Amino acid sequence: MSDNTIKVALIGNPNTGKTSVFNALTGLNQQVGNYPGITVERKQGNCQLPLGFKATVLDLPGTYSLNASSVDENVVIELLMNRNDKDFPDVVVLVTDVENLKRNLLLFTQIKDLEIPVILCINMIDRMQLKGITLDIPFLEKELKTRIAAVSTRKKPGYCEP
Ligand SMILES: Nc1nc2c(ncn2[C@@H]2O[C@H](COP(=O)(O)OP(=O)(O)O)[C@@H](O)[C@H]2O)c(=O)[nH]1
Ligand SMILES: [Mg+2]
Repeated sequence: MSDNTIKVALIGNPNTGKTSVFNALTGLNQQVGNYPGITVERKQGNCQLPLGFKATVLDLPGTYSLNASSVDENVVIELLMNRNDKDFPDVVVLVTDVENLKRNLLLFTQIKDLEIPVILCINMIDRMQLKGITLDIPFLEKELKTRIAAVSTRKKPGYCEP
């Protein structure tokens, strides 16, 4: 962390809502480009936090695991394996959709094994009722030894638990 700015990386399986979370956090405060030499899109943005803190937020391509099997996954792996990378995150926000929580926990565990601080963002909680899903957040926080934000980027106010 430097200058009261923390580096946040959004990581998760494809279609869990990483870009939606990124847009909600950074608004129009975004720079979009490409990773050198490949066509994978690189999105970075800024976000004001309470108490004078700021965050730079990196929206990473979708990945199922840290076992490289695609160009997208390689981008994520190269970043997380290199603590000298200027974008190496102070904290990873693992974005999962509520329906595929179990599948996303593989990635969560792999990132935890690298001893990188990681919190869980369970997105799409607007779909819980329809799908008959219930969540015991305090239990999950205890089991996974992390903090959890259960959110919906689609139905914003009132769905975001602290
Ligand atoms: N129902 C619901 N759909 C969502 C939510 N957030 C994102 N989506 C949808 O999920 C799809 C994937 O979202 P996106 O942000 O592109 O996911 P990414 O691939 O992880 O970056 C899109 O169709 C979004 O509109 C949410 O909170 N609720
Ligand atoms: Mg995306």
